[in-house]
Amino acid sequence: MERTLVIVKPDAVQRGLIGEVIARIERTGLKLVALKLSKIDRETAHTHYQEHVNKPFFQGLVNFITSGPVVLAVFEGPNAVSIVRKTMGATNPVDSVPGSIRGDLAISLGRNVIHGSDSPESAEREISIFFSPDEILSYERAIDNWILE
Ligand code: DAT
Ligand code: MG
Repeated sequence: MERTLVIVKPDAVQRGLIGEVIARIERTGLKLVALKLSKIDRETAHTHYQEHVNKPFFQGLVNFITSGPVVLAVFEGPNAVSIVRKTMGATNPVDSVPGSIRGDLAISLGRNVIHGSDSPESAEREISIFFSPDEILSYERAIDNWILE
């Protein structure tokens, strides 16, 4: 079953939006299989955002993601990566549609509330940065027959 990493970014934690962001993803039907409050150190931020290391915004991105507590979550389900990306909305809140997390809750590119993995391969890599295998739970939900066909 596909998994994806979600980070509720420091801006959203400061703004009291943890529950709002997690709830929006939860109610898609994806299963929450790991969750923790954490502070990302600079080395881990570099590893996580390695694809952006040569971008002009990289230092600002690392400064931001390490600036305060974040919530780290793993969601599981069919097409989990795409479902979360759709629920998040476009990277720049100027472009993210109303109804999406960024479209409704953000106005700045560098304060865009949420991270979600961009492919199943990225998700596996990113999840292994933040979670050990024993932190990812396997469990049944009685309602799954009403969510998964
Ligand atoms: P996403 O978070 O939608 O996967 P991304 O991986 O391209 O977007 O970039 C990671 C984060 O970096 C993004 O959430 C906000 C920031 N960012 C991206 N492009 C930027 C830019 N041109 N200027 C400033 N920050 C940017
Ligand atoms: Mg990305």
